[in-house]
Amino acid sequence: MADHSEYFAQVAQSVVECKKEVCLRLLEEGRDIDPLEILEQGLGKGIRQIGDEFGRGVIFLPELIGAADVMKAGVAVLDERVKASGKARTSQGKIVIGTVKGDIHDIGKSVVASMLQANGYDVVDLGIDVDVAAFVKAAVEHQADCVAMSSLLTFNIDYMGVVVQKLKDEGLRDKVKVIVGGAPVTQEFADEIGADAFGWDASDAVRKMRTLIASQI
Ligand code: B1M
Repeated sequence: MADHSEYFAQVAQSVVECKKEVCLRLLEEGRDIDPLEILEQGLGKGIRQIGDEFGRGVIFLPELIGAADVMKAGVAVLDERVKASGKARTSQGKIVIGTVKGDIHDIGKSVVASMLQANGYDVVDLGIDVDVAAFVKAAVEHQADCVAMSSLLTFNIDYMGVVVQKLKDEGLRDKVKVIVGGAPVTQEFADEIGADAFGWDASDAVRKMRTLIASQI
């Protein structure tokens, strides 16, 4: 197998240095490389470094925003490639997905949405800062098999429990599965709020979705 480590390091560096044009040129040059590997080992590595530096107070919000902008542009390019690689398909199920109210982190949720789509699911992406009413409305309107929620903020993940509770109150909980994910989310948390599954990353979300939807039928 070819060694792309130098290439991945350059992609990561383009995120860290907020160099969008360099990043997009590199992605163009890397057309033959698995887009998910570029995402994880290139873009993902860069944005994790930035997140770590932000957390330690080494860099500040403008740099975080700049790097996120490069990351988003890169994800959009790779997203097209992932979707194009999805097999011609019969729908595996309908998923309503969003980042929960109070949280505007978009990238991880969009990666999960793309991976689900590439694996044959019909995905309704509600975007970011999605409130409980919007999740419930979309689940009903689209007759969703599953509601998928993302959040990256430790102090905000409890909102996922609010959505689960509302689905119960509306008598929908036995009709729709719930999966949750995002960096601060754990299996224990998922159990605590009564979700059906926790996705560690996008691939894990697809794996768990297969099991969840198989158990619906
Ligand atoms: Co923010 N941010 N941010 N941020 N940001 C974090 C999350 C943080 C850890 C950074 C840090 O301090 N080290 C920190 C949270 C701390 C905490 O809660 N413990 C933080 C903070 C504090 C904030 C603000 C509050 C900063 C401020 O304003 N003072 C603010 C939030 C405002 C709000 O939401 N109300 C804020 C803002 C932003 C930007 C807008 C600048 C930008 C987001 C841009 C965008 O999304 N369009 C941003 C970014 C980029 C980050 C970091 C650096 C990177 C996030 C990311 O995109 N990762 C992040 C640090 C970090 O994560 N290390 C950070 C790449 C992405 C592919 O991974 O999102 O983890 P991730 O998704 C993964 C998995 O988690 C999983 O699969 C995905 C793919 O593998 N997954 C799921 C995600 N959702 C899933 C759902 C599933 C299953 C799996 O099933 C449904």
